[in-house]
Amino acid sequence: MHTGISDRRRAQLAEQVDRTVHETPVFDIHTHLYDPAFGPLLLYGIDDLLTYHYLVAEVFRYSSLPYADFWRLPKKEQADHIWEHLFVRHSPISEACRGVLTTLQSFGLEVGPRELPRIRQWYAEQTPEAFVNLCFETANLRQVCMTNSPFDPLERPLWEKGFTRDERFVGGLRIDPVLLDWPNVVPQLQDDDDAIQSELNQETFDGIRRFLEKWTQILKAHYLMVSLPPSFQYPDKGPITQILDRAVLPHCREHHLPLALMIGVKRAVNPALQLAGDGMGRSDLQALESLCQAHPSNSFLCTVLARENQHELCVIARKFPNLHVFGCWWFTNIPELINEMTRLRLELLGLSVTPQHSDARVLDQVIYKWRHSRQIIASVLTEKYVDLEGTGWTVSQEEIQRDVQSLLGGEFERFCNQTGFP
Ligand code: FIX
Ligand code: ZN
Repeated sequence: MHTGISDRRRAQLAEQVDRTVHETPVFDIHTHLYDPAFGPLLLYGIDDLLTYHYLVAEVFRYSSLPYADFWRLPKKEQADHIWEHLFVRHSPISEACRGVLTTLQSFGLEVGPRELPRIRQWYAEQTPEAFVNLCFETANLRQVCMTNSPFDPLERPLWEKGFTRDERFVGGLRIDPVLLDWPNVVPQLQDDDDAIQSELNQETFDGIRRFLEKWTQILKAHYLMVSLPPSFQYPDKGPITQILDRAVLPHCREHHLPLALMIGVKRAVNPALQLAGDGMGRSDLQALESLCQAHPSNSFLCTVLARENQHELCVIARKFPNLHVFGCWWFTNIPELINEMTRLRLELLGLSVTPQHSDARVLDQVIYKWRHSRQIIASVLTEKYVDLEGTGWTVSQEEIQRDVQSLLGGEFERFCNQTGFP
């Protein structure tokens, strides 16, 4: 009877899995990156890396500069301020700080407290086009899904004008205001369709569906998405339930598109921190269970922000094949929790999950976010194969390759292309 495997086989498995995870290109299914055609909306470079909202939140742990004074500074000076407090005066051990260093190191740059001017100089020599290629190659990315909002005055005009798409950047339709800001959003919706009125009647629902239809087509959206507060309830008597039931979910069904629910964000807990000021809370996932149950022909992607909700999310996915769990979102995107959540998911859901997305807002971040996550995914997967081989089951290189491809985007694509559920 097999009760364990040799150290040699264990090391061989670890090497094979690690290599496969690093060599398999990933489909990054949720980012805030833009097609290069959007010019300055696609952020990259050291000053954008340093002023990432994760680091803005961290700098005020040490700096007593008034918030308003920080926001008045030009971006380069904000970056200097963050570098000084988070990298020079303290060791940069947080995950967001470490990420900047991993990224710089991957470009062959020296990292050290006095290196900032040389780093800036290196970035100044990069051309945008070559830099996009460099990031895709270094992070080993296949494609990224953008977060595209028809309500964003900066991106909307280019979508309406049209441009040649970079096939590596696929569209995702963000619909938060439609669900979360009714009826204030109505005037904006009327720019597209004046049949839409504040009153939630059939004409309005039809108008919302035409709006969704138009933008799904313009973006070639892979899915629709919304971030929801911990207080999200479904069903209830409010506008969210009605708009979901009468417009959003019928639209998703008609076009075989998943609806991605990112649940647990409390917006503007500290508004003075701007984008860095959002917090989180535990959610009542009964809402998700009810949605999956009430709409068996719809498909849902879901990630949740609270650690306390992760186990429950996996159990709901075990009950509902029309639910696909993805990513370690935002505050959970730290090694400790990626490790825990990846184990939890593989143990409860096997390979039918997408363990990670980057949520990158700055292109270069895809490098560290994927390098750090791949390392953890590989170590968890190795352990699972070691356990498997302990039973006498053997795992071939082809099977490792197949499984890794599933985890790095293949399973997501299969889920999206599935047209029916049991
Ligand atoms: O709602 C979202 O898509 C969040 O990911 C963002 O709003 C958040 O600011 C973020 O960047 C988290 O990583
Ligand atoms: Zn996001």
